Amino acid sequence: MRPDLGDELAGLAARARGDPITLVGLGGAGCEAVHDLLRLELPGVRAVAINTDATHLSHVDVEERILIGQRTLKGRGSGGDREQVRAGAEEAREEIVRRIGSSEIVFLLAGLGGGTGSALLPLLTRDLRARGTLAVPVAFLPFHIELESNPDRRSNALGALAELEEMGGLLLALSNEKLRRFESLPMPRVLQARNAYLHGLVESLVDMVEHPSQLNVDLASLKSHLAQSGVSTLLLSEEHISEPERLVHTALTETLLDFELSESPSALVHVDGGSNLTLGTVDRVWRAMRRRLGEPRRMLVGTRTHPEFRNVVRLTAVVGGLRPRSVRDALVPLRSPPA
Ligand SMILES: Nc1nc2c(ncn2[C@@H]2O[C@H](COP(=O)(O)OP(=O)(O)OP(=O)(O)O)[C@@H](O)[C@H]2O)c(=O)[nH]1
Ligand SMILES: [Mg+2]
Repeated sequence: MRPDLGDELAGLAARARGDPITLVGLGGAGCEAVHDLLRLELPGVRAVAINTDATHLSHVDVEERILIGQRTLKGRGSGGDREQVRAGAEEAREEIVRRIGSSEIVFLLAGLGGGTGSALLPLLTRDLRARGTLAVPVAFLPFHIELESNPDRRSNALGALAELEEMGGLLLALSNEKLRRFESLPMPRVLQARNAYLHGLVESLVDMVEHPSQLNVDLASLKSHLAQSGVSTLLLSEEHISEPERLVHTALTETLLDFELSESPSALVHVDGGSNLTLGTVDRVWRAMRRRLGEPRRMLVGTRTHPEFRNVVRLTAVVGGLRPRSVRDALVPLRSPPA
C-alpha cells in the first residue's frame, strides 16, 4: 500500500460522511428541547434554533439562531397561526435549508399544537429530504387536555401529523400523555426525563450509522430501508447481557413514542454489546424481535462490539410499516357539546 493511501482514504471517508449531525429546534418547545439536549453532550453535533418569537429566541443558549417571518409577525411569535408562519417561512426557506442541509442527518424538533413548530416541522422535513438529507422529525404531541380544550391546537397538531405521515420515513412522535408515568415529578424534571430518553435515541441512531459495524448497517442501507418502509419509528433499550429477550420486550413496551404496528412491519435491528457479546446472544435478540413483530416481511440485521459496553447489551431498531394514522389515532376525539 502506498504510504499516503491511508490519509487519502481517511479524507475520502470524511468527505463521504459530510458535515456533522445537526439538531434544529423549531418554535418554543423545539428550541427548549435542543437547548436541553446540548447539555447532555452530543459530540460533533451542531445546533440551530429557529423561531418567530424574538424574545424566546434571545433566551435560548444555542449558537446559531434564526428569526423568521419578521415582516408579518414582527418577531412576536405566531400566536398559534400556522398559516402565517407558513407564509413567513417562504422568504427564509431556501436560506434555512442551505444552512442546515449540509449535514447528512438532521433532527428537527418541535412541540405540535402551536403555530411555529407545527408549520415548520413538515415543511423543512420535506425540503431537506428533497436534497437527500436524512431528516428526522421529532414531534412532541400535546397533552390530551390541551387538545380537548383548544380546537386551534388540535387542528395545528393534526394538520402537521397528517403531513408527516403522508411523507413516510422516520418519525419520532413523543406523546406527552406517556409522560404520565413520571407524574410524581415536577414538570421541569419530567421534561428532562423525556429529553434524556430522546438523547438516547439520537445517540444510538447516529452511533449505528456513523461507525462501521460487523454487518453492514450504514447510512445508505438505513436510507434504502426507510424508502421502502412507509412510516417508521425508532426503538431503543438496554439490558444486562443475560436478558436478550427482555431487551426486545423493554424496547417495545417502555417507550415514550406513540406508534401502532401494522400486520407486516419491516425492521432494521441492530445489537451493540461488549467483547463478551456472543453470536448466540445476538441471534436470540434478532429472533425475539422477529417473533414479536409478527415475522416482518423484511428485516435487516446488524451488530457491533464496543469494549466499554462490558455486560450491557443495547438494541436499536428502526421499525417501519406503521399503521397509517396510528399517531393521529392516539389523539383523543373532541368531546361533543353537552345536549
Ligand atoms: N413550552 C413547551 N411546550 C412543550 C414542550 N413539550 C411539548 N410541548 C408542547 O408544544 C406545544 C407547542 O407549543 P410552542 O412550542 O410554545 O409553540 P410554537 O411552536 O412556538 O408556536 P407559536 O408560539 O404558536 O408560534 C404545546 O402545546 C405543548 O404541548 C416543552 O418542552 N416546552
Ligand atoms: Mg412560540
